Amino acid sequence: MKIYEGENIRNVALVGHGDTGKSQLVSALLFTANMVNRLGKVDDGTSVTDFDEEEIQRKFSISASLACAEWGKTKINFIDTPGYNIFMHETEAALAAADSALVLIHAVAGIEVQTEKVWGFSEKYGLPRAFVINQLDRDRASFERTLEALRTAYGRMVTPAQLPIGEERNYRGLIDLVSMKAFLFDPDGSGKGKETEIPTDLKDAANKAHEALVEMVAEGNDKLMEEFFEKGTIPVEDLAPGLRQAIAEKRIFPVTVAAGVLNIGSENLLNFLVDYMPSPLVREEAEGLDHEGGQPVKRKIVDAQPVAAFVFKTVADPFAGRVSYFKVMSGVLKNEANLTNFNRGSAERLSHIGVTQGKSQIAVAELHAGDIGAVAKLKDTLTGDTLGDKGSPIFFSKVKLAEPAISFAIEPKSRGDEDKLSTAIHRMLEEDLLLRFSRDPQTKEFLLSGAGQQHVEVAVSKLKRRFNIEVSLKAPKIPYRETIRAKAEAQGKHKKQTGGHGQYGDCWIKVEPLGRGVGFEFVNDIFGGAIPRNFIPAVEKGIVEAAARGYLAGYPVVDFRVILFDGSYHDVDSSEIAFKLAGSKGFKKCMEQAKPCLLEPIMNVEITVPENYSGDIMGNLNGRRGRIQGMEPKSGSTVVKAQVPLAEMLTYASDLTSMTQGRGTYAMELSHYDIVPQQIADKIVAAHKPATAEEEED
Ligand SMILES: Nc1nc2c(ncn2[C@@H]2O[C@H](COP(=O)(O)OP(=O)(O)OP(=O)(O)O)[C@@H](O)[C@H]2O)c(=O)[nH]1
Ligand SMILES: [Mg+2]
Repeated sequence: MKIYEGENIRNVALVGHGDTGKSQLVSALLFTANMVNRLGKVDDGTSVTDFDEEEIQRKFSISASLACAEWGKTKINFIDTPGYNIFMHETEAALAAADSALVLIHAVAGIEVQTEKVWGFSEKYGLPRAFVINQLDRDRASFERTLEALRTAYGRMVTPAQLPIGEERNYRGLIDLVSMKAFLFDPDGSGKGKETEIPTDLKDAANKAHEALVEMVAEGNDKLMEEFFEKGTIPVEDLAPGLRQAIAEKRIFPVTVAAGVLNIGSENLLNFLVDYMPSPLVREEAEGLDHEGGQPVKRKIVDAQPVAAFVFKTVADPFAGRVSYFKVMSGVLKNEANLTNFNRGSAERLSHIGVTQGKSQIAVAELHAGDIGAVAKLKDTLTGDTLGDKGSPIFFSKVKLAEPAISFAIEPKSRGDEDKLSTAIHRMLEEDLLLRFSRDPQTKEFLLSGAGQQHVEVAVSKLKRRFNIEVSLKAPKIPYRETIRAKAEAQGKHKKQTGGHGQYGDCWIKVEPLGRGVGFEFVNDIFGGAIPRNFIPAVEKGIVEAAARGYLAGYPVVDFRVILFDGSYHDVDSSEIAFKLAGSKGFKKCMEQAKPCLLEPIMNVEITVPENYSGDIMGNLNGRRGRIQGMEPKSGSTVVKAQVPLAEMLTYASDLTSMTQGRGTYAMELSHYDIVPQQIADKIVAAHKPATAEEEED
């Protein structure tokens, strides 16, 4: 593998709804670029990026994976992401390494739920985007209809850069609207295109589309606009850089065409990525913080800067150990470099850095600013950490992901596996940022939480395959939360000064409700040293720990602010532990007056059923405290959208099967948390009571 400088690198994430063909397309592009010697197929389990056993079995992507193609002078790093709703957190986190996104659209299905989701992620990261209308060879595929839908949803910036030649069974190639050349392919997967004349019946359409592209490129660019008015067109040598700039500035979302399975158009797509999509250097600067939670600072994305690398993904491999995937944000990273992990303050040696091709790594001597690499066996580096030159710290922030929506109690099948289980799970938590592992305070059971049932099932299956631990899953638990509805103020005092070394901590705190999803805020409002500065973190810690244990029913208290405004201390007897206990006591006292309540996860549910079932389905949802949001026809079926508390959805899979004789399907994901109705909350609190009575300390 050659060494590439930033301007000759493209970091492209493939995003889109499940089954739009992202993984298949990556395999086609890699084969076309001669990086692999056969056209890998998702359906045969031979694709490059769906290499994990779980992915091969299930035939969809579960985690983001990397691959790269050397194409001319450029290296394209592909990030293949999952499109299945419960694995979208992987997609969201991996986009941190991308400089542009290819948004895949299924030429039959059009815009789907997760299309909107990934569009949102791309906006959040400020990524330039291009569409690929894929699977044009399928029956009922339509370029026109799909393009119309894209325009309606995302505006007139959606502009074709290619037009398909033929459609459905007759899909054979494309017209490049920049060069106005046509390319025909044999549908045998070889990927070899032949340049030909634009077919006569497509000439008018191609000319019109070319003009539309020229106008869109000229629109935001005064120089090109002048040229356009003078000559009535823009020659290719100006159009190409104009298009590149318009894409980088997000003034155009170009549309390309493909069929990954038949490998039609792959050469053109590779050229397109090289010619028009931005290199990592286009952004010029990366934004970070000077310390965790600190002030924003910028870092030039160039080689001539101290080295800094952001870890965006971690994989727990039972053989290779921990593998960290990173993006070089600045400087040149050399093999064997000794760097500092700024987040943990520890030293790390990066031995054997490499680039990733699906499941394999290719060693490289160095990686330049903007490139993506991997390294195994870092000591204590995790996803979201920044490594770099000791003297030039910077912190790139990790994404804040949604919270898990469902928890299952798990139990190792053989008793001796309990210790092994927790070690193995902790390694899996390092790789999957949305999995959570905890112990139920009431039942003492191990809980595994994730985005949905299948997410947890995949984790359980990985435990077996990778770590040889078999566990059984019990009925799911609802991850309730607690919060407050009123302000309150109280003193928390911990004092034991009889005999020996005494203990003394005293604080006055206020609590206030915050908006849903905000989490926790701590404000230090101490003036004049009523509590010495070094004890203030202890007060906060005491409160955080008490909040995690819950007040009403053992669920974590969220969405509140604590203001520490007064207190007192003792010269000899005050200690961290005393102030921690004081904080915890103050918090509990505040909770008594702060109108605590329970929160429950509310899910966005989308149910697809044959039309004649929709009445029954909606009636049934009403009985589940569901709120119907809408109903739409979709190719012969009806899609019912609703918001329903998770607690009412636990048996939905089997209920839906019996209501529709197996013809209905549904998908759900977390929408938000909402207050549990009083009657139901009372029962949950009552069920918790017997356990707390014995647990109560101090
Ligand atoms: N006919 C046809 N089928 C395709 C094409 N591309 C992909 N497929 C099929 O569509 C299915 C999904 O392809 P994938 O590549 O796994 O789709 P994906 O977007 O990666 O899906 P997720 O990983 O779940 O997000 C597979 O059965 C592929 O064989 C295509 O161009 N034409
Ligand atoms: Mg995939």
